[in-house]
Amino acid sequence: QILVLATTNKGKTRELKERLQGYPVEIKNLSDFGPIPEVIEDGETFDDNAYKKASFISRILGYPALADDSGLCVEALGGAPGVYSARYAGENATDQDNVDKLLEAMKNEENRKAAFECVISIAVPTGAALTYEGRCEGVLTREPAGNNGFGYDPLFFFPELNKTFAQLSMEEKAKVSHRGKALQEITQEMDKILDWIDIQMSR
Ligand code: ITT
Repeated sequence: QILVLATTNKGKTRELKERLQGYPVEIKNLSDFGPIPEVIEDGETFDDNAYKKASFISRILGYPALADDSGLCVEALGGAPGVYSARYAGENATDQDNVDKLLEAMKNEENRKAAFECVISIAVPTGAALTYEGRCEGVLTREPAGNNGFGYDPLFFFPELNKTFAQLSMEEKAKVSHRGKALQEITQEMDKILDWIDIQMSR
C-alpha cells in the first residue's frame, strides 16, 4: 500500500515521515510524481483545507493521500494568522518574513497567548476521508530563539519544557506538538486506518 504525503512544506514532511516510518505502508512525496497542479487552499478552517489537499491529491494521483493543514492562532490577534499562517507576510513569504511580521504585530501586546493547531486528513480517490486533530498551547516570545524546527517555532515558547519549539529536538517536539498529537492518534490506529484504506481502494 502507498500513502502520498500531500505537502510541499519541508518541515512538515520531516516530522510526518519520522513518525510514519516502520509501518507496512510506503510513504511517497509529491516530488516523486513530477509536476502536479497546485491545490487551491481557500477553506476557512484547518479542517476544510486539510480535506481539500488530501482529496485533491488522492483523486489526481489515484493513491491514498495524507495532508496536514496547520497554523498558529494568536489570542490577541483574534486567532490570526490561523489558516493564513503560511502566507501571513504575503503570497511568497518565507518563514523569516512571517516571523518578522508577527513580532511587529505583537510589539506592544501584553497578552502573548498562542496555540498551534493541526488537522490531518487521510483521503482516498473517491473523496472518503478520515480526520485527526491536535492542538498545543504556548506563549509568544519577544525575539526568536533556537534553530530547530520551522515556521513560527523560534517564537513559540512552551512553558512546560521552558523552551521554544525551535530549542527542542524533533523527538521532543513530536511528544507535545499539535502535529505530534494528531500523529499519535494516527499511529495508535494505524492497523484500522490501513484496513480502511484497503477497503476504500477496492471499491
Ligand atoms: P502545504 O500546504 O504544502 O502542506 P504550507 O506551509 O502551505 O504547506 P499550511 O497552509 O498548513 O502549509 O501552513 C502552515 C503554516 O503554519 C506553516 O507554513 C508554518 O508557518 C506554520 N506552522 C504549522 N505547523 C508548524 C510548526 O509545527 N511549527 C512552526 N510553524 C508551523
